[in-house]
Amino acid sequence: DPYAAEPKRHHIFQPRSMKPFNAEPPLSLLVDSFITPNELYFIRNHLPVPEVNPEEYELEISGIGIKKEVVLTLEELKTKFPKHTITTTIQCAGNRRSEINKIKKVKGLDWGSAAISTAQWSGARLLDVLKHAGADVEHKDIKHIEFEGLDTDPAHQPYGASVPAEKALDPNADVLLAYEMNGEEIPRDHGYPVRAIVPGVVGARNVKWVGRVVLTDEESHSHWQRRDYKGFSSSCDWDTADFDKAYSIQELPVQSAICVPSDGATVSTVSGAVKAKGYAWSGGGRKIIRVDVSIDQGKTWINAKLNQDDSSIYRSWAWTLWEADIPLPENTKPGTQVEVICKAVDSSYNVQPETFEPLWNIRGVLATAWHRVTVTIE
Ligand code: MTE
Ligand code: MO
Repeated sequence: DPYAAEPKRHHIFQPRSMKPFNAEPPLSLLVDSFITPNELYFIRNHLPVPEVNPEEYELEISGIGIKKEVVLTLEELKTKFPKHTITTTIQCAGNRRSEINKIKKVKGLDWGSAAISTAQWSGARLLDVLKHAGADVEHKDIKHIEFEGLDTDPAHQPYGASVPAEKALDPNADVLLAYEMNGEEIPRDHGYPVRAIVPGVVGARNVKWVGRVVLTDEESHSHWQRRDYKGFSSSCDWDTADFDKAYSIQELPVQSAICVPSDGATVSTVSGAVKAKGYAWSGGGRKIIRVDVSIDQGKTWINAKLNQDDSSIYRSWAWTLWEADIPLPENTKPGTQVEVICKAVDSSYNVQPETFEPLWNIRGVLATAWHRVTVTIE
């Protein structure tokens, strides 16, 4: 069994598949803290978790402009380069797929709204490592930076992904080869000992257990770059989807969700108001500038209170947690059902679409319509 040596996981996880292991924490716990504790961080594995001996670990760097492959040990990665720390949110492209599934079943794990988490990652800057390897990062033939994982499928093909060079090599993009997560060694499930961190970019490109970095003129040939993690129109089916033509998902669109109260809960009121909290986040470093909450199908909205870091508006990698006290209409009777809705606005004034119907796609990715929970007033 290739899954015989999997790490232990927290019992509170809600698993979406066991082999490979995929799981999300309960939504209400997700917004208990700005930084997700390592043991509650959502897990998305496509393959068995590799067993990596830190003494034998090697990071290989090759490709355009590098004459001879450069190899770094874990010790060298930790000592040769300045240690850089950033706080970033990682979201799976399939987060909230279960809501797309309600329209018409798609192929993929039935994720709720917690396939997203936030951590502080430390490591060497990718740019520093590539320069050390002698790469000419200005070379015009370098179009993509490819990351290869040490996890392999039964045919020995590794997980892999690539990021456009303008992004990966942008000094303001804070791309890391991380070796710490929240001040500790990266747990096995999250990429021990080294993981690519590409802030603002879809989870799939944040390659775990990275063993090789390649400077190349084409995208990674991995299945997950070329035959998955792409968006299509809602009129496209498996026969008409042209994976060669569709763009790979990289930066993600604006997203938000209500985490408390949970859907179906009975809630008490405080001074005639219902308390709600949740998260909001956007890709590409776009900061959340507003979260709107409604209990009348979106006819009127109130502003949620935002809890966010002091990052600049175009280099904002971490999520915003929000809270709102939503006043109920006077004379709201116990037993009344209320639908709470949230939507976020990012620093490019991108907004979430109202409904899922026009977003539906064969893989159920990029599920960002207004989030709704229905509660009963106590
Ligand atoms: N990297 C490797 N090597 N193998 C994987 O299966 N899954 C990707 C990405 N990096 C994956 C990987 C996907 S799809 C996501 S959403 C994130 O890792 C999940 O990261 P996490 O498990 O630390 O939450
Ligand atoms: Mo993912």
